[in-house]
Amino acid sequence: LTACGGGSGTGTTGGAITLGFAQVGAESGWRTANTKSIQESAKTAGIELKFSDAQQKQENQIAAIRSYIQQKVKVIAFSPVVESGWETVLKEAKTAKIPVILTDRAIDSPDKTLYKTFLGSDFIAEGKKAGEWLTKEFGSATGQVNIVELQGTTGSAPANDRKKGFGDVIAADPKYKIVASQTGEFTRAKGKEVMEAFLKSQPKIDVLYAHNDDMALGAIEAIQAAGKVPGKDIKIVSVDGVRDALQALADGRINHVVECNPLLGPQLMDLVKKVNAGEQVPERIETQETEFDQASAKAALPQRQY
Ligand code: GYE
Repeated sequence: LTACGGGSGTGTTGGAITLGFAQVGAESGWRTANTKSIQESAKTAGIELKFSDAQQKQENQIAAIRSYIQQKVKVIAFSPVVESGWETVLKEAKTAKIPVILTDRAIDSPDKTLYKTFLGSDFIAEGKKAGEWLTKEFGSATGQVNIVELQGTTGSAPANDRKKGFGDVIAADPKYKIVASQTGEFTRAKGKEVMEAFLKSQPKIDVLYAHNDDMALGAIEAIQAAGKVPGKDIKIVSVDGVRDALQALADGRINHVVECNPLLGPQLMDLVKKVNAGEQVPERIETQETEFDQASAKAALPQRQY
C-alpha cells in the first residue's frame, strides 16, 4: 500500500488520478443527471474528483480551470458553457502539460491541440430530428405553420447547433415560419417567462420548438395559464428526454422528444485514464441516442433513471 501522496504537489492522492471537472451549472434535469453520472462514475473508477459548478458563467469556468492548473491535477475535463473564448486558458493548461477533455459541449477554436478529445452528442443531428418530426406532423397543413422557438444558452454549442439543424430541415418548405425565437437559457423559469411573452405577441402559434425539455415544461405552464391546451392547441417538440418530459409526452402535453444522453460519466472516466496514461484516443466520440413518441415514452418511463 502506498502512503497518501497528498501535498506532494504531483496531483495524486494515494496513487489515484485527480480529475478537475468544471461543470456548466445546474440549469436543467439533463445537467443534474450528467453531474450525478460524473460523480458516481469517478467514485467507481477510483478517480479523485474535484468538481465545480460555474452557474452558467464562462468567467467562473475559466477561474475553476485556472485553479485546477494551480493544484496540478492530472487531467482537466469540462463542458464549455459557450463555444468561443477558450484559447487563453487552454493554452495555460497546455503549457502546464495537463491534458484537457471536452465533454458534452464543444468549442469553436480551430486549434485542435488545445484538447485531447470531445465526448458528447451531435447537436445538429438532434435539431434535424426535431425538424423532421415537425415536417411530418405538419406535412399536409395547407396554410403557414407558425413556429416559436425557445433557444438554449446564447452562444452555447447545443443552442447554435440545434437551431441550425432544425432550420436546415424546415427551410425545405416556405410554409414553415419561425415567427419568434428567443433564449430561455435552458431553464424552466425562463422558458415559462419567454413563452408568456410569445403568447402575448403572437396571434397564432401552431408549434413550439424548445431546445431542451426544461424550457418546454416551463412553457407548458404558460400555455395552460393562457387557457390553451399544450400538445393540442400548440404542438410541442423538445430535446433531452428527462423523466418529466417523457411523462408529459405520455400524457399528451408534449408531442415529440429527441433524446440527448447525459450519462457520460463512465465513458469520460475511461478517457481520463487513457489520456493520463498517454494513450491515443479518438478525436471525437459521439453518444448513441434515440427519439420518443407517446408510445415509446410510455414504454421507457418505468426504467428511466433521470
Ligand atoms: O440539452 C440542456 C442542458 O449541453 C446537452 O445543456 C447539454 C444541454 C442540455 O442545460 O438541458
